Amino acid sequence: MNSFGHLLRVTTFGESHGPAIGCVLDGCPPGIAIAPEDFAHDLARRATGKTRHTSARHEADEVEILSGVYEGVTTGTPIALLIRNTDQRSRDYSAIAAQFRPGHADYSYWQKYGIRDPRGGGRSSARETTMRVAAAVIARKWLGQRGVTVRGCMTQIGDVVPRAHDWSAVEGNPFFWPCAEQVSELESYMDALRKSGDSVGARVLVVADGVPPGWGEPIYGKLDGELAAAMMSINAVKGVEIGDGFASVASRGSEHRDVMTPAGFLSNHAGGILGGISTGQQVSVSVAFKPTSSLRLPVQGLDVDGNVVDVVTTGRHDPCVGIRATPICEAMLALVLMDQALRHRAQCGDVGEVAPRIAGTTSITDTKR
Ligand code: EPS
Repeated sequence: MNSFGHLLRVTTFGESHGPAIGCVLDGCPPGIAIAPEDFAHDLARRATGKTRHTSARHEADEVEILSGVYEGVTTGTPIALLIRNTDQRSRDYSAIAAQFRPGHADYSYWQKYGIRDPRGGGRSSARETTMRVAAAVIARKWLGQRGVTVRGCMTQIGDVVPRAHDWSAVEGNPFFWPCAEQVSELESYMDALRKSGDSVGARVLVVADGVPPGWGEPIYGKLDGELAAAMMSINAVKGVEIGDGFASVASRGSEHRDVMTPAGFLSNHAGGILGGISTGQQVSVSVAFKPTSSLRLPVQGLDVDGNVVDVVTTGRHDPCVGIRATPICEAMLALVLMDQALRHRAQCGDVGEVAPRIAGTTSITDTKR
């Protein structure tokens, strides 16, 4: 499947070294103002080639709006967005075209289809995530008009964790790191890693504020279930946590329950979701990225005929794909939330809010895990 979402349905297409990548956003309500230049900011946050810590591929990532927008506003018809690829260097992949990089989707794509586009990883490339971020620019606008905002940061790279959590630091460094005083350490860490030829994993936290109670569908359309699926669909993701996530295993029910008082919830261990439905608290999702598998460090592996070969990947690879992942996780959070909002409106639009809303805690100390 190359589509996700129900009432807001996103389909992406294209390969990393093909002529273009694109998406179709179907089910988007009419009347949202959108122009090609609106995409630039978020696409630049995700793009390669901006700092020495990510892949050196330089893509302009200019969005062409092919349909669904008339005189600057969405019309309710499918919105098709296209970005032309301009900086493919396919010769980097000729030596490994018939080999499997250990830890890469090369092997599973080959087993599934019996054919694959090896140039830049083809469809399995992180290039595909560009279109999720583009689609989410529209979702974020729609959510913003309803008081819902989405933001994210990196909360671990390798074994390094932030010493402080300051949202205002996040956009001021190439790592989306919430502790400004650690940035130079991270620069040195990444420089040493890049020189070693190895890669490292990362953890990204994304949160949504202003989500009203009621979004999410029991049983099979749970908000947390769909968020987990959405995050897991991002390249290199190996883990997703909602709220306290796996730390919940070691906690007691008496600690984990988020007590309600007339002044508001006292904590947010549940990550803003109970029974698959938003509570009105901050929705928090933590995402684990594995280390990039495309390494110039040689390793013994197999080719498509089963011969043992030395696999060496040349080219412009990210030593930590998680460094560019914050905008991608934000995008998936926004797209899932908008879809769930439309679904809630469709089923329960007449009901309105039935109970008084309990103020949510939004403190990062409740949700930073
Ligand atoms: C990627 C490998 C590199 C990255 C690419 C993701 O591709 P290439 O070898 O063609 O330079 O540059 O990321 C992007 C192009 C992007 O826009 O995110 C991979 O193997 O996933």
